[in-house]
Amino acid sequence: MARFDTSRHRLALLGTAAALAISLTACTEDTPTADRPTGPDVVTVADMAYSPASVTISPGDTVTWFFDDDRMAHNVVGIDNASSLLHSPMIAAGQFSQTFDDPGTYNYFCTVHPNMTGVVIVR
Ligand SMILES: [Cu+2]
Repeated sequence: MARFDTSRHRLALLGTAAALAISLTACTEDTPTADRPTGPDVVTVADMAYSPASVTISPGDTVTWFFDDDRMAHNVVGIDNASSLLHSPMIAAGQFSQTFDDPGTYNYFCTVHPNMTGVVIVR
């Protein structure tokens, strides 16, 4: 009788452990991260860099920057001919899109990390 009770107790413990493991897994999966957009014109902003740093598109195409660098905020700010076109908010997570209508070379950088540079070539 006592033996039966012990095994029931062990089963209950196992059940609790399993439920805990499941809830931990669910919690990890529920972490609010935006879905990364897919496509050739997506630039990931992570690890202090734009990746890919250079994208080549056709006139009328849209480039989307996907910010995913933990809690490190970055932006996308155009240089010279791109300065009026590119000016994203400073964000750590989320995304920013810009359509490029005119052919040209559009250089940009992150204003708080000037080593972070990228270019959009439209042709
Ligand atoms: Cu930055």
